[in-house]
Amino acid sequence: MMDWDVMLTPYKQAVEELKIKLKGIRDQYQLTSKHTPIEFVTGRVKPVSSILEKAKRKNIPLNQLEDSMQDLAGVRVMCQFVGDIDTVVQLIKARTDFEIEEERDYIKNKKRSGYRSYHMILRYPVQTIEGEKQILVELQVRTLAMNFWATIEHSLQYKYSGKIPAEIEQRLVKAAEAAFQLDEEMSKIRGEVQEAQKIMMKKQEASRRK
Ligand code: 0O2
Repeated sequence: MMDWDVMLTPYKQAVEELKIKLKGIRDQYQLTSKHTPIEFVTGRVKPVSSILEKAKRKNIPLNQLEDSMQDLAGVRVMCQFVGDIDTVVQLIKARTDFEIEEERDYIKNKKRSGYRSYHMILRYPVQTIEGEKQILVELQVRTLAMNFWATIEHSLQYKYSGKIPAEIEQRLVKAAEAAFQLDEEMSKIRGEVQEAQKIMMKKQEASRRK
């Protein structure tokens, strides 16, 4: 018999530690009054019922879960703008407290469902009473719009037990496109506002010197 509590405790630890570290980045940006690339952070350990369902679907023997199921621990970072995702990825790559095992760019290569996000599999060391244990953690980085779409699509998948009717599926693909257009438009608006602010500042500076 698998003792899930014992097996999942280090995963819970890894999720909690990473949430604190990522929120720390956000707090540091907020102190500098620079735009923070991190809007908010969430995390979870996969519920046992989902682990069992995924293991069955992917033919993963239960004694190989820790190596074969890379999202037992999951942390999600939400950003305001698409450009912030790259900033977060660079910040993650610059860190020395874990290794990056794998990267999947579902923004450049969106999934057939329309899903977009940047995924990184981290190899994160957790200190346990038996010594150090390396834990795989799936880090998903996405915009608020990508998260809005993924959250609703995920709950529909659940509602339809993974068999969403074709017509709804197509509408969801379209809705994902609309969410991406919204992301692009918001980035453009932000760029134009920043540009206008720069011109205003220059004008004010020039009139002050007169
Ligand atoms: P949860 O905890 O319910 O979110 P697979 O899981 O088979 O799709 P794989 O190879 O395990 O694929 O990893 P992948 O696709 O890199 O990442 C899986 C996770 O990404 C999913 O976790 C979702 O969180 C998210 N994801 C991937 N594709 C989609 C999608 O089409 N729609 C939504 N809403 N989310 C997606 P789980 O397993 O669903 O677990």
